[in-house]
Amino acid sequence: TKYERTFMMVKPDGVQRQLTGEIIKRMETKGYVLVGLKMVTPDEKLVSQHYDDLKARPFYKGLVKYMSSSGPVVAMVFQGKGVVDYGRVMIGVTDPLKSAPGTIRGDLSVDVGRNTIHGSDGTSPAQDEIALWFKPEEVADIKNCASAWIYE
Ligand code: YYY
Ligand code: MG
Repeated sequence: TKYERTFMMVKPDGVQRQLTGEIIKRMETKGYVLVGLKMVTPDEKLVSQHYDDLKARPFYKGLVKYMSSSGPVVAMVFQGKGVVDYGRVMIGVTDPLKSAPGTIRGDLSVDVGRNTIHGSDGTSPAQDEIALWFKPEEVADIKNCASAWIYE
């Protein structure tokens, strides 16, 4: 449905490189609606929970350390038809050097540990991540006026 939602996050490198506006612009001009937005400096507990599914991976410790000790991130909720899967297409694959040009990571990043943006990998993780980062009242109930011109 057009009210499908995903969680995205500009990582510390993206915030420092002032790519937040560029990233929001790409999602908005596609037709997706920003319904949640905040700058957060996540602690180790929040980052560990967010990346819980990766805790057996060799890069997990460094990932948690980087994400929780590098300053703020920008947490976002986007809404629209296919936003979870197509949002991942717009982001590109995990390794920016394997991401196609035209994708966020393909255009804006080089190293895997500085790949600029997170996006939920599936509708169930999206719901969990939105609930982890946002209180229900922090996600807006927006019925965008342009939707009649985006959806047939
Ligand atoms: O969903 P995505 O961000 O594309 O990749 P994940 O496999 O969920 O890994 C999360 C995060 O971990 C990735 O964005 C960068 C980091 N990472 C890493 O530093 N080294 C790897 N070999 C794989 C992932
Ligand atoms: Mg992932």
